[in-house]
Amino acid sequence: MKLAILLLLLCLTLIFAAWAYAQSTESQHADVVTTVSPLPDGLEITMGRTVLRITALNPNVVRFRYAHDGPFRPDESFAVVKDTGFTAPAVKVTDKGPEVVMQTGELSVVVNKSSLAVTIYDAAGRLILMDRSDVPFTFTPEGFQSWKRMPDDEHYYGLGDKAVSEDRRQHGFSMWNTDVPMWEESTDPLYKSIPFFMGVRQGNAYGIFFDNTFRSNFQFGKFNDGFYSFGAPGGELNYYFINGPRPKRVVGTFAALTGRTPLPPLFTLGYQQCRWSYMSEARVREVTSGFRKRSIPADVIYLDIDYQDRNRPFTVNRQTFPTLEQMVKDLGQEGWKTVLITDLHIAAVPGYKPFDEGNKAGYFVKNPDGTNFVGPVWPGPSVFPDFTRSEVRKWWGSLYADFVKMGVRGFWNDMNEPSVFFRADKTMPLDVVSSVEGRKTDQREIHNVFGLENVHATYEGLLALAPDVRPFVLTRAAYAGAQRYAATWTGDNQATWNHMRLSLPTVTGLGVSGYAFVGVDVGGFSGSPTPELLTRWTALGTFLPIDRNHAAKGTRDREPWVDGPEHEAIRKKFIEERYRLLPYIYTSMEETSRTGVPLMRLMVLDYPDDPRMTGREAEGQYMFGNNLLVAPKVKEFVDGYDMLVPEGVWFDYWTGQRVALTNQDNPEMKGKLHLNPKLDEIPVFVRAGSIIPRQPLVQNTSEKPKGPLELRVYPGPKCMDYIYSDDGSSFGYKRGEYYRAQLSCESSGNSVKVAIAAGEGKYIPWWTSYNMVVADAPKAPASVAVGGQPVSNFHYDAKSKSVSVTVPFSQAPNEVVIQY
Ligand code: MIG
Repeated sequence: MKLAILLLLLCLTLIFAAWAYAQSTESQHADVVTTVSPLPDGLEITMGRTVLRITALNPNVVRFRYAHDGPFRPDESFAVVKDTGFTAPAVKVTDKGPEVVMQTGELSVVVNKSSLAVTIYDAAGRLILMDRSDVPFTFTPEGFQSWKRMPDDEHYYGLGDKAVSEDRRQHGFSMWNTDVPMWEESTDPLYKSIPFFMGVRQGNAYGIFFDNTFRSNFQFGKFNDGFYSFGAPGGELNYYFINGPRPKRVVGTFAALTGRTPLPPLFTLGYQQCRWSYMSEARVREVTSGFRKRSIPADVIYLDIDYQDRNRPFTVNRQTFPTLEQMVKDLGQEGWKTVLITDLHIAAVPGYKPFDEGNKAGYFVKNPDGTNFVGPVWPGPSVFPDFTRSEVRKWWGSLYADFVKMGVRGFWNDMNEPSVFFRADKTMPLDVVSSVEGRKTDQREIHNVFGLENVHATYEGLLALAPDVRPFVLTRAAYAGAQRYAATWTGDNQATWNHMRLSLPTVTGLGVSGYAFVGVDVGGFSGSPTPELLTRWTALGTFLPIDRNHAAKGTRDREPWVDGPEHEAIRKKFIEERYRLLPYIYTSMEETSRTGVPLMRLMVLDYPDDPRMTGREAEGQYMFGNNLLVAPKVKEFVDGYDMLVPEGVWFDYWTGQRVALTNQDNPEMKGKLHLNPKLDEIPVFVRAGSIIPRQPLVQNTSEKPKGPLELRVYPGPKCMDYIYSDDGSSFGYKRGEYYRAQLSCESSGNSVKVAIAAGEGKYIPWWTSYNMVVADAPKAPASVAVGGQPVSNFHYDAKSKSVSVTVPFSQAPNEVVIQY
């Protein structure tokens, strides 16, 4: 009898479980709309057990949130900033029977009432995005997924530094920050999670930011080419749709939503030298003086983990670095900035100050039973601060006080995925507890933001210690928004040609994803580069946002001079070029800090109307700022390669000559240029219609350049640039202490006019005159006038076909007119 009852109960339980499971997946079949309720900034629509809330943040930004089987989650985001600068439009909601339509002024969002499928149109009625109509989304006990139609000719960019083609189509990805030494092409996931991508179709672009910190996934037709999808095993189905239609507006709007890259200190744009590790003060001094002795410019020297006592963060090994304070000071006098690594793992040993303090205050993440989670990393058994608590962040920031006082100018936060040794999952268990301002949750939600909150703490800590100094923090792990606090690099790449090639899709991918201040280990981290590879990579480094040479333990030396005089001379030439080009690079970064458009970028951002730029053919080239196109040699065994030449006239950056396209009757070569750069060359081209500022050579950025600021003028259409300068390290620029002047040029018939507008801001730049070099001179000028006065001190160079003239600096507008 008892057994029968038990069996009956068991059967009932099974039936109930099956029923519950069926209910949870049923949403896509349900067809009852219970309510449509307008909200001040959008609408809410309830179908069965699913509620979809759609709100407009800006006419081109619409947010979608889904609650299934319960209320919405608390509206928190680690990524989205408060001051987006958006203005919510007055939306218009119209109930049209089978559909409900929300208009933002720029977009129409149409929701099908029987499926909740969403379709988005622009004001002109052009279809932009469409949910899969039969199954727009699925909710199962394992998680949820949103499904979108994938047009044949749509291409996808972003998701951070995924190591595949720039176009992410046909690939699938996971977002789970992972320490992957020796990652390879297509290794996934990597160190960062930036769940944002841009779709581009026929020159029109939109973006989707899936603001979910769980282990999300993105499928761009890896398994199906009719639909793409994204989803996660937890958290909320919550995403922002961003309209372009220009790709730059998508990228800029995403940066506004999650915070733009702040203007970095000038020295960080100089050459940076690193290695794991320079093992002693003597070795550091040998390397730094090696640069000065050979007059190879450089600004930054890094100390990797071995400067520490037993790998314990915030300590110093006094055997090998007995006078670190003096060393930092001396190096400072020689124009060096010292950057120290300070990982987030704290050795779990009583008597070690960071452990004692944090332990006493209960600052470390916990096991479910309330004890500290302890995992082995470099210092041995370690604990991990709970950076999601502001109190903990504040404490962490205070740990930098001694180093800051010493004059250390930057900090490197590595291993912050967080990496934990000797575990299959390479990180802490999922049930380790974090406490987001008191709300207890676990690593399913927090893992991907651990690095973000780590650098949040470091950045704000540095600001608190030195409020008028722009912090420099370098992070390995990130989530969307980490660009507000730290620069990043692509982790442990390898000393191979293919990894040099991967510098392009990884850095441009980060650029699309809000991350503009980025580098790769020049030379490759693991393994030892051949001399040629290191030379080519050094040339490429000149045209990367961060130019940082780094090497793993056990690999050969990597400083520019290690391969004999021929290679040294070439490397030196390119590092020098970096310094000459700093006014352009700094001005471009300043623009990035205001617009969110990255310095190093996909061709499609500048040339969306050229269909070739969304194809894989465009992947070996990129724009560096508004005016330079770089097409490095990134494949070893090739007899040259072809570059796509965008519309208009282009100049060779190195010679100043117009680029002549040859072989144009060969249809294969139409609009292309064949390149086969020698060891000492990297192809760089300038758009006609640009003005490139360059400065006299310095050995580091604390040296004031001597001589005029060069303005290289390449006449052509849309010639409108500007030059920016400030003190390079404080926040004075926010108080008006900067200099900005608009530059423009105009050519008509046989004359060229170049204008320098009145300077803006209170800062007096270092230059007192300009050396203006105007390219594309058909012949020696008949006359040159500066500020309306004819001058005779101009020079015509027949070989480079350029005219140069000295122009005094003035706060007032000035102009130069050349008559041929
Ligand atoms: O487990 O600090 O990616 O740049 O040199 C390796 C030593 C730890 C990994 C970083 C690398 C750094 C290295 N770190």
